Amino acid sequence: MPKGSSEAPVEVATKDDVYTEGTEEFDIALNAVTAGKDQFENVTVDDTAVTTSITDESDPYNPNDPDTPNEKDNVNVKLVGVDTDVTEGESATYKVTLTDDAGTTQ
Ligand SMILES: [Ca+2]
Ligand SMILES: [Ca+2]
Ligand SMILES: [Ca+2]
Repeated sequence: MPKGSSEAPVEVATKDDVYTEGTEEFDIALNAVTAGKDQFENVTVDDTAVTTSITDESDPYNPNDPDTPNEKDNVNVKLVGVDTDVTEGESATYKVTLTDDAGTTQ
């Protein structure tokens, strides 16, 4: 916290994944003050947790912006030939790949 301030922002990034899930939750709490404690005559830490819910984008309703439907991340499923030039009696092989629209393997 900057000196002379009585509040400071704390931000926790959440991951935008491609999986269908239920609403996820996490708790965050303060548990100790380590630096700058000597600025105050006495410090008491309130360790009450704050719960945050993460709404999955598979739910079309966005509680933070009800007028805008959730964007759904796409996964591309593709069949790729591995060994497609075989002699009779051998096995031809293929693989199925999953990538997002940026081409990142999922
Ligand atoms: Ca997503
Ligand atoms: Ca998730
Ligand atoms: Ca998800």
